[in-house]
Amino acid sequence: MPISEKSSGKNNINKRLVVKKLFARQQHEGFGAVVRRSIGRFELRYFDPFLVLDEFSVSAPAGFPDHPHRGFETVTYMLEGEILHEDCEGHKGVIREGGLQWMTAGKGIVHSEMPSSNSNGITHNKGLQLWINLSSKHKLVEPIYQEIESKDIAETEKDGVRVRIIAGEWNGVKSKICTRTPTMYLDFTLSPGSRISQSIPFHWNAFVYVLEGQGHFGDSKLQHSGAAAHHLLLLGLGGDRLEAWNSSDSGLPLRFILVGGEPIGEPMVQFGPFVMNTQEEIDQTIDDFDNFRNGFEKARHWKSQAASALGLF
Ligand code: FJE
Ligand code: FE
Repeated sequence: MPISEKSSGKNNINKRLVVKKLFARQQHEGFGAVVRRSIGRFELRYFDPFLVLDEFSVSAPAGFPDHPHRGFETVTYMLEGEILHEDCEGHKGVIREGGLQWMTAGKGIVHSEMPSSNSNGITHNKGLQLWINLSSKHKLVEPIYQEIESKDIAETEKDGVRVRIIAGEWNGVKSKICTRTPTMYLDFTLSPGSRISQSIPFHWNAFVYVLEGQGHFGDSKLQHSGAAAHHLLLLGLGGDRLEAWNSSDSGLPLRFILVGGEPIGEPMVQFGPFVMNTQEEIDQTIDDFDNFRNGFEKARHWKSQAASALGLF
């Protein structure tokens, strides 16, 4: 490690501090769906390698009917209820509460993401969807799905801290998910009075998104920020550790995700659900999509059952 990155003799220097705090308001997306978008909105277009973070909520009849993706990954983590997905290659399934779908769209996918028709009585289907960019060498890979049910997500509990390991590893416990862009994704629940000191790779971009409760984040001795649900906290560079603690005075748990990723450091051009390196590649992608080529072949004669059932097409 170069001298300049070492601590200046004090033990506080290696902590990640909160450099930006954003409240994610509700906005309408898709067909009758509501999202709280934090990354990917005007004030925060791109936090390399992260393109979008949506906390979404859908109640049937609503959802995200047939749409394409190219050049990145979508990570859908269900918090409540369930989502049915179908794609033009015939891949279909339900992501249930606590479950995860890590989809590498690569060269192209057309799919729908809708509340499942047998979500009897479940009015709220809630989750998080994170879009992670792919480096130029992975943008046009064949699509890959990794799906994990809730019971198969690694989970540990110690000293009032529950961790679900979505991607990466924690205390020697590894997630099964294989990521193209090196990524850590941890879901923490801290009971009242408990705290963590979590390592984060030094050069990675990292953020916290609060789901429930009230917490403080940063450096307990030097500088820290309080945050409640629906707040995104961007962590600055210059440290390899985050401290967080439950600061609720009403005895409620604090739940948040901590996500970090290695920056790709390449030019990024986004046109809705297409994310490439140059405008020419975006123009090519629109042409491929319009003409059902180079990964979009099967979309020509495909409509999702979920959207057809609603008479959307
Ligand atoms: C999309 C508008 C959209 N956030 N969260 C435009 F709504 C979408 C889209 C989603 C989405 C889907 C789920 Cl399951 C959860 C989401 C946006 O599908 F892709 C574009 N281009
Ligand atoms: Fe999608």
